[in-house]
Amino acid sequence: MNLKPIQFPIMPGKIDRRKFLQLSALSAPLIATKKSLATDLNIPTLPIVISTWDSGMPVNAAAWKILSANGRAIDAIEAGGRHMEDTIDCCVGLAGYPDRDGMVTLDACIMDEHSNCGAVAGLEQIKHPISVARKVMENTPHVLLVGNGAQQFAIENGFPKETAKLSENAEKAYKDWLINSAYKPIINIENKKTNGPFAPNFFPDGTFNHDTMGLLAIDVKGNLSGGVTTSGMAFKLHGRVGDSAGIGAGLFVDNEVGAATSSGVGEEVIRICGTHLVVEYMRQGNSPEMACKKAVERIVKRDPAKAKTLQVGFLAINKKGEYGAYAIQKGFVFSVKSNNENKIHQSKYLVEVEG
Ligand code: SD4
Repeated sequence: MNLKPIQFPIMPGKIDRRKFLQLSALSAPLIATKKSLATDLNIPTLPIVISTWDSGMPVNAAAWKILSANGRAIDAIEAGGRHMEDTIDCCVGLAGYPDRDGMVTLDACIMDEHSNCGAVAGLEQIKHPISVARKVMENTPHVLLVGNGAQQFAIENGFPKETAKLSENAEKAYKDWLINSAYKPIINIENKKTNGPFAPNFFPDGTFNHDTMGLLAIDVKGNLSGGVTTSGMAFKLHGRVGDSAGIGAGLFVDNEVGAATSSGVGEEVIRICGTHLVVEYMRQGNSPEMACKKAVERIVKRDPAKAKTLQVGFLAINKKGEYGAYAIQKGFVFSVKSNNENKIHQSKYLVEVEG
């Protein structure tokens, strides 16, 4: 059958009844096949939630409960973040690995469709930093609270102060690290000369020292939100804050364009204002994957040799619900949940490292 392209009237009010009936007849099959087309061609549907790493699958499921009930993206983000913070994991929540001095210090941020944002950094003994970040966003004129002040604010807002005891996994990892790094907490003259040791880019088993949870969602109304929660790089200097508490670094949301989040060595992300950059690349018309790739290229170009020793991954989604990721090295994965899919994707990467 030879169908002529449909010319939609510029002024719908002026269409006559005969033309309207012709158009209706032609569009009926299109409407009927919309669902299958979306599934077959992987055309994005809303709502959708995407998150960093394979641990993002249960995080997405927690967020999906809200999104699929026509809830707001910002509520889905908080629910996903809280789910992860309840989990025993190396890199998120109070069960995460501690800093160099044995303290778990948490960073988180959250941002909604109106560019409202809130963040906490270096937060100790509070279970749900993502929710504290949301309270900063909603109940204060500020964006970021740190350390004792963040903890005081959390307690004032009804968050219980938890024990400082490390989880079993974290304690073991920390003790092993103390032996291998030869670091003695508090006083160690030798280490004082150089301020080291610093957070290693890799754990002894060769895996990257990170697994931060970054989460982006679009709700049925088409509104975007995002959140990040982490215990940061394991064995970092006490007081060190990475990208995950930084709006424009670990997370950026622009409801007109899209949103991005990051995982990996936060200092490299901060240096290029990574997620803000990714969103700006999308604003210029790049796909989410291309936008992430260009941001990764910025990091690699600055110091190609150093880039081989570390990992950064960006994850992005645009206003239409198209998503993509890019990393410096192999190994970055992300999880997607929508009506079309529920799965883990491998990210493409820029640098091949031997061995
Ligand atoms: C940081 N970006 O503190 C975080 C670490 C991380 O996956 O785990 N990212 O720098």
